[in-house]
Formats: sequence, structure tokens, C-alpha cells
Amino acid sequence: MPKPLPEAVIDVVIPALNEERSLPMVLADLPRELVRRIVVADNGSTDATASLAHQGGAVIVPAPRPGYGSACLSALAWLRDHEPPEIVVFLDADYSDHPDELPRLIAPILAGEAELVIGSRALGSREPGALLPQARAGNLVACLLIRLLYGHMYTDLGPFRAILWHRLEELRMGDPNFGWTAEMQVKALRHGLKVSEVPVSYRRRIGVSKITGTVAGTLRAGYKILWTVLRYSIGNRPKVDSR
Ligand SMILES: Nc1nc2c(ncn2[C@@H]2O[C@H](COP(=O)(O)OP(=O)(O)OP(=O)(O)O)[C@@H](O)[C@H]2O)c(=O)[nH]1
Ligand SMILES: [Mg+2]
Repeated sequence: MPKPLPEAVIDVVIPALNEERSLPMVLADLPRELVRRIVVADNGSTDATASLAHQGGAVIVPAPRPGYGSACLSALAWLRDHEPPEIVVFLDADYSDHPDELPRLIAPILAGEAELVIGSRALGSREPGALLPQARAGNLVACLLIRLLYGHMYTDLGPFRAILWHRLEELRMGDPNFGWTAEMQVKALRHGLKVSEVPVSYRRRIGVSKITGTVAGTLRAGYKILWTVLRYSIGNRPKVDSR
């Protein structure tokens, strides 16, 4: 059973690629009183993302290798060298997630009831058109495959999530791009983390889609996610915490 953490140190990681229109809104809506640092992981945005992140009080960590997962890995490497937090919260920079819902994500961890909390868009309310049909179908297939191979039913692979730092470190994350969210969820099951989900709201993104809004992005992400779910299922029987 995880320990309650009434006053945990929380850092937020935001992978961002050319999100100058939405990032300031994400930064403005985050409940700053709960958050120690905001780390924006940037793969060389060519717009004002980095300067707006700086103005908004975030730390900018440059990610040399392109990709969503690489950006997250660069942020984690930076945190490791700069007094790591107790809890890391991830969310996207496109203002699809509702940053003001962060307290919901961390509540089960603070209460000692969970070590990884996924913000589920399937359980929450979605603005029409926010979660594209291909993303919904892909998530469902991936979640069913996880159920089959790991014995735990998630309802989403949503990007808005919170995890205990020391347990995240145990997972030795490595996916450089679209498999990042699935990798974290299946490895959490394999490592016996206590996982839970809370409903989160989701709205249509502002700015240009990089992943599920494009055909190439959807196909590459779908393939990568399914492969990720399969590859970590090979080997020992997963340890599932079904409490
Ligand atoms: N640093 C970095 N961030 C990225 C990269 N690709 C996507 N992102 C960020 O990751 C988040 C998710 O990307 P989106 O384009 O919104 O992907 P999506 O949510 O699947 O697709 P939409 O439904 O169009 O929003 C956003 O904050 C992007 O700016 C990348 O290669 N590097
Ligand atoms: Mg998005």
C-alpha cells in the first residue's frame, strides 16, 4: 500500500512542439499553488513556444531527439539532476486537457490509494470532436489488448496523468515517440504499481495536430502503441495489483 503524501512536491511535464497559441492557456490554468515547477520539453519549436514558456514561469528543457517520448525523457533527465519531485504530472500543451483538473489526478496519490493515476477521457466529458473517432477506436483496441495480456482494464491512454517519481524511475521508460503512454501503463502493471483512473474533461485542441489529427500520425501511433503493448507482455507473467 503506498504511503499518504499530504504535502507532496509536484512537478509538471509538458511536451510541446510549436504550441504558441495554446501553451500560455495551459500555463495560466495550472493550479500553481500545488505545483513546484513546470517543465516544458521542446523539440526545437520554431514559433514562440519557448519564449512564452519562459514568460509563463516554466523551465524549458530542450529535447535533442524528436518525438513525444523523447521530449518526456529529456524532461525526466533534467528532473533527475535537479532535485526530483515526489509526484510528476504529465499533460499536453495543446489545451485539450483541463489543467485545473490536476487536483483530481493527484488526489488518489496524496491519499496513498494509487501510484499511477490516468486521466480517463472515456470516463470524463468530451467536447464534440475533441477525441477523434480514430483515437477513440485505437484507445479501445489498445485497452482491450492490455486487458487480454495483462489482466487489467484501463479505459484510456490519456496524456494527463500523475505518477510517483520513484515508481516512474523503476519503469525505466524508453519509448521515444507514440508508445510513451502505453509503455508507462503496461510497465506499471508489470511492476505491480497500484494504478487508478479518474474522469477528466477533454476539449478540441488549439493549433495544429501532430499525431492523431493526421493520417500518417494515426497509423504510426496505432502501430507503435499496439506493438508496445505486445512487446512488454512477452516474458514473465505480469504482476497486477488489482486492489
Ligand atoms: N516536444 C515534442 N512535443 C510533441 C511532439 N509531438 C507532439 N508533441 C506534443 O505532444 C502533445 C500531443 O500532440 P498532439 O498533436 O496534440 O497529438 P494528439 O493529442 O494525439 O492529436 P490531436 O487530437 O490533434 O490533439 C502536444 O502538446 C504536442 O505539442 C514532439 O515531437 N516533440
Ligand atoms: Mg492533442
